[in-house]
Amino acid sequence: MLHRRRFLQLGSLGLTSFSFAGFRSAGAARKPIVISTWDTGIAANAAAWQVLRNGGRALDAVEKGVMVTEASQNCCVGLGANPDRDGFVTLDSCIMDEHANCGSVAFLERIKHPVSVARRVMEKTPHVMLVGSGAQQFAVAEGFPLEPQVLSPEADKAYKNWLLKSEYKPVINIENSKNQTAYAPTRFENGEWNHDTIGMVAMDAQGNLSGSCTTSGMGFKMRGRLGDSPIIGAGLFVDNEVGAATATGQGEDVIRICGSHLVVELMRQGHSPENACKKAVERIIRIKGNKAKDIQVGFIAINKQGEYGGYCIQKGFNFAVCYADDKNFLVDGKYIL
Ligand code: SD4
Repeated sequence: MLHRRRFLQLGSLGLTSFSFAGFRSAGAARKPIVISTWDTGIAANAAAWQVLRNGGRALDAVEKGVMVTEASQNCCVGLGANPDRDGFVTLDSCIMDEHANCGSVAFLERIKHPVSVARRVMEKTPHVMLVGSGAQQFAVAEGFPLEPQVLSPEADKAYKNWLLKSEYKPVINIENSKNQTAYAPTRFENGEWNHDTIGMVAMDAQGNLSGSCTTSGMGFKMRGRLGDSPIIGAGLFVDNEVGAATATGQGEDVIRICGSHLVVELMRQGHSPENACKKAVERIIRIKGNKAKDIQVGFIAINKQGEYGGYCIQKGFNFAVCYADDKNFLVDGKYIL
């Protein structure tokens, strides 16, 4: 490992953190740029890009971007998602801007766009986080419509199927075990896997960073369970001096290492986005030991230079990268196991 002192010495010799082996980034420097988790990130990036290409703020881009996924019927992120084990869809989301302003909602029911409620928490209250009925009450007071409490036809089917065994065995987003039946946090529809979460980080033309993360959490989770996604520092972290990171996968294990904050701090020490994500994944694997093979966690990150990268525990994770009208593409996450 390259120690910070050595890194600073190299810096004083005029070598930047990105000019030597091990610290070189996988993604070349771009600005503006937006990246987001999973294949659903392509449509989300396209919406975010409309903001960025017109000189808009990264904060607006990351809100507009993930709203597409929250509204999609073919995705497990919003109200169409799998319910908890009592049959209710509960949503978690957070957002963070270049001034370290942040807002979050969790255990929110019947609201279509939790990310926008999180932004209102950030902008209109002295707080960072609102949960449950209080978050819903705030949303309604802010003019967000209360949607009907019904499951989408796909979620209803998946829930009834899950109820047959009601087996509580959280395994999240392990794409290469498509035959898993006991506990299916993602749905297999039209030949595509859907995901419970989208995390997005962006840098605008002014060089400012922001991020958002929004999820229905683990399908068939215990009522009241929260993962990493609404937790600043775990599911999302932005430091406008350094970079921004977001996470997906088994939230409990992201929380354990303050995952997104860790990735940003590793970038602060000079690691490229990809290497910082890799080191965070390695830390989870170290903690989990043998059990790491049973879970998936993926991180993605951008730094202040507009370089990007991602890493995950095991094969199957991908993320979407967009930095031009005709450059919005999927990258397979490198993996360790
Ligand atoms: C959670 N991290 O609630 C989320 C789940 C996820 O794709 O990322 N699903 O733990």
